[in-house]
Amino acid sequence: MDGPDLVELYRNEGYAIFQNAVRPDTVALLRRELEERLHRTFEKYGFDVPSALGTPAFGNNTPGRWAALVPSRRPFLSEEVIANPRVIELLRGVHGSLGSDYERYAWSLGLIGSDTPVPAAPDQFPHRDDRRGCLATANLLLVDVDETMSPTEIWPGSHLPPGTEFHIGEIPPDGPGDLDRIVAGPAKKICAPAGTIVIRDQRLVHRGTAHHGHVLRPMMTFWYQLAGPRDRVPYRWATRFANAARRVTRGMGVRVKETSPARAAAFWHAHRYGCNVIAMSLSDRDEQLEIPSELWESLSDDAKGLLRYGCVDHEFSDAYRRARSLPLSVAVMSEGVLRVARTATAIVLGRGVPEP
Ligand SMILES: O=C(O)CCC(=O)C(=O)O
Repeated sequence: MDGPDLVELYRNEGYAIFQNAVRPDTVALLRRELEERLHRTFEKYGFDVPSALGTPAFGNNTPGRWAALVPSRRPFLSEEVIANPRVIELLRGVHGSLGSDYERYAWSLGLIGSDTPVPAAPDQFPHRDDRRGCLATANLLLVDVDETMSPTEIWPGSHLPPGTEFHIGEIPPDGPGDLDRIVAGPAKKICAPAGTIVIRDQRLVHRGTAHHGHVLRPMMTFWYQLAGPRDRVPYRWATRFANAARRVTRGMGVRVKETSPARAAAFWHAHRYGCNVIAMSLSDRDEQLEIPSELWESLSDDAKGLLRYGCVDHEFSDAYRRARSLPLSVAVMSEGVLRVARTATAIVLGRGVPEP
């Protein structure tokens, strides 16, 4: 399928798949480095690895699933990974198809992370990542994924209400029974070899499926966002506060009894909060993950454009300075206080899983 057909598929069905998008040696290196990092995380939280693998309740996303950002260095931030030519071509095509109202918009890369279910992880609930259509999630498979290896399942065409023309505005909330109706329709499990990139509209209904395999299923995750001149980001002091609140919430999870649902809930709160703040910031490359200048200098203009809201060697970017907003910063901090308070209350009262 060529460029224009892929843009049509993406607009109509909400996804596109690129096999052999990344070289096998890069994929092997990414897999090795990511798995080493995950094993260190399991150790940090006190899960001895064999039992963590057999205990799917542990996850910092949904049960048995680990979401983790990756450091600002190669191989994670290499060109073919973050600014893959086939992904860029599709994103440009989608942007171009929106017409002149979006001339002053450009794609940014908000999150550079990973999603890894452990063996025995159960099915996720079908969900949309976001209701706004300016966002796309790309996943790079780091292992061959067949039916047993927790393939992501999607419901093609579910990114828009029936009969709606493609647009990047927000879709209305799902009414009672809407998701059930979608899920009763035709689904597609994405089984594909390592090195494949799957890109989908964040409104598309999807889920990670149960993991019946015996090894981790690591995949890289990227959020691309079409950001315009009116988009705003929180001040860095607010994201620093958010990172601290996220650590406190996760720490509360670590301290509660292993089998307690409050533990999973605390991890989930920390994860959701982190995701919300990254989405608002248009970049996860803040002081904690800032990009070293030698790496920055080696990147192409496409990659620099995607990372324009990120921090390079302590330097705030012009895009970030122009976009920062006080009300958004206050909103970020209030959300942090609320999530920490809710998690603490639920743990103290032993009430189990607090509202996400
Ligand atoms: O791991 C997967 O296959 C999908 C994960 C996912 O959809 C999520 O965590 O939001």
